Amino acid sequence: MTETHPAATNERGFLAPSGNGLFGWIFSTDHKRIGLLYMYAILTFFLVGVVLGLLIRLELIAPGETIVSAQTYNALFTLHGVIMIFLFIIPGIPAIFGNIFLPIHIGANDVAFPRLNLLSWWLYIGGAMLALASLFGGAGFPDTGWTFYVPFSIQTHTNVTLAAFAVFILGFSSILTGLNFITTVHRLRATGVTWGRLPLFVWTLYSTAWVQVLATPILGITLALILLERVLGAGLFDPAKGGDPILYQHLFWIYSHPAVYIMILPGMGIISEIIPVFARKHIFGYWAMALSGIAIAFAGSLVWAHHMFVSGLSDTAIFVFSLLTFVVAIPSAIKVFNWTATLYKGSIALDPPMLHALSFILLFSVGGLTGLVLGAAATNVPVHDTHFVVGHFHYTMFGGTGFAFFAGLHFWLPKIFGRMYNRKVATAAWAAMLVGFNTLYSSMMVVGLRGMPRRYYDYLPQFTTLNVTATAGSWVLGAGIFVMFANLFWGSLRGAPAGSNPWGGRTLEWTLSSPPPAENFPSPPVVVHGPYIYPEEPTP
Ligand code: HEM
Ligand SMILES: [Cu+2]
Repeated sequence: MTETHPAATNERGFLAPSGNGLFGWIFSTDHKRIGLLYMYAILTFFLVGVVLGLLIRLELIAPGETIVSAQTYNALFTLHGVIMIFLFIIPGIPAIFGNIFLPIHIGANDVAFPRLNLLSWWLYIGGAMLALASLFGGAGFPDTGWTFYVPFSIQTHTNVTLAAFAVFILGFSSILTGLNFITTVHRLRATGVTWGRLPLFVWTLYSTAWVQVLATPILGITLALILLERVLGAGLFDPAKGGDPILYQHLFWIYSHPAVYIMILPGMGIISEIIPVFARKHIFGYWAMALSGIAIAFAGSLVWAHHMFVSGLSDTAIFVFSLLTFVVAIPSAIKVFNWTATLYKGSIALDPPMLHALSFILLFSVGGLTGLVLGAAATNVPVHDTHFVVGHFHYTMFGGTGFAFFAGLHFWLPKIFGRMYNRKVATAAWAAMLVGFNTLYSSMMVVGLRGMPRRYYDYLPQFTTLNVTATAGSWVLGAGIFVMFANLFWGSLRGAPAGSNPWGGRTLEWTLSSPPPAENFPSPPVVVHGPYIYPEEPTP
């Protein structure tokens, strides 16, 4: 520690200038600083992704070519998908809130491998830069969709090679974060932090970390094979050379379906932190919550071929994968029931974090239930590759994980920056987002049910009304997102002091000053009870 400005250092905690300017940030091994670095990078990509989404919707405001050509449209949805999946929703919650709060939640002063943590951030930035670079080579922007399906991805002259390599690098970032979190939870829990006293957010990050470590290498290998195909013409996926295009789909979804749970589990963890605080009640069914996360991670790894019901699978395979898909619904439903049971007879405060958390339950349930329509082989076939699917996955990923992420921002930014945003503006932005979101994606689901296929810049005239409604919804949603970020940004710089515990939370971060001190806990904490004990309530 240096001797300069002890008072200022205390007040600004880990945000206090370290004297090294920018280098004090981009080479810092402090888990909170790394979390913030991730936050600025990830939010920037998210906003770019939103703008691309709005452009896609603008093109679809009328049939025929409206603002972009067919080829540009293909590039738009590919970039939108790659950015949203690999740069926003997969890393988002673990890299930002996991990094900042996992060590604090278990009473540790940092993650197990701080330098590996910094390397993960650099790999993320490196991967993102390569993805940007892929815009400038070959015959232009990648146009395969975010799934890089063969044979098209091996044949197209657009710059798929660099884009696939970028995602390969991003995979390493994800693996290293997972490794770090697993070791941290096993090795660095403070005295008294038993497995039964872990906050549920930690449990979900822990389950997620195992999926990250076990499944991401498969994506790495799959993308490496695409590179082999493109660069050396290896022929693994090319029937003319004895290869099999369906093999690619299996390999891709063996990672990418579990990745759906990498996206959603940490979001569920945030909701499990927020609901008890704003209902002032102990979480209902702690162990069911903790173990259902593990069950989701496990069962979710066995269902990948439900993306391939129309690819010519055997009837037996279709039956098994359909059945397994329904099995995943059980632990997911346990979570929804337990949140609802926690709310029951609670003393509910509708502050901005809670509004987003409640929206999560609604939107994620819509996403989950429409997922069952897709998981049943019979109903899957007519809606396969339509806008129904696009509506469904936006409900789960955006309505689910996205809203959980926004809930987390409203819940924790006052802790991270020590300042409170304007709550009325936050509520107004939330209302606009909820209305815009449902207008947009429910219209997309309906138009999909009527047969409009996804990934086309054009459509039949009878789909016009629903598409206009969807595009109008996207403007309301976009405006809400913009106001939300402006308010959060303003609040983090200029907002009124938030105090150490604005919401009355009971997990360890609320015992620290806001912003938390650089070294977290001046002396190691000793924990004597679980995380959700409220004084107002008789102890269960
Ligand atoms: C204002 C926000 C957004 C708008 C207006 C929007 C709009 C759209 C539309 C219209 C499509 C379908 C394009 C087509 O199939 O022709 C699409 C695809 C997609 N969106 Fe979004 N979206 C938004 C936010 C998000 C978010 C937050 C995520 C992820 C968390 C996401 C992930 C995806 C993915 C993965 C695809 C599939 C791309 C592909 O087919 O390769 N979007 N989006
Ligand atoms: Cu899936």
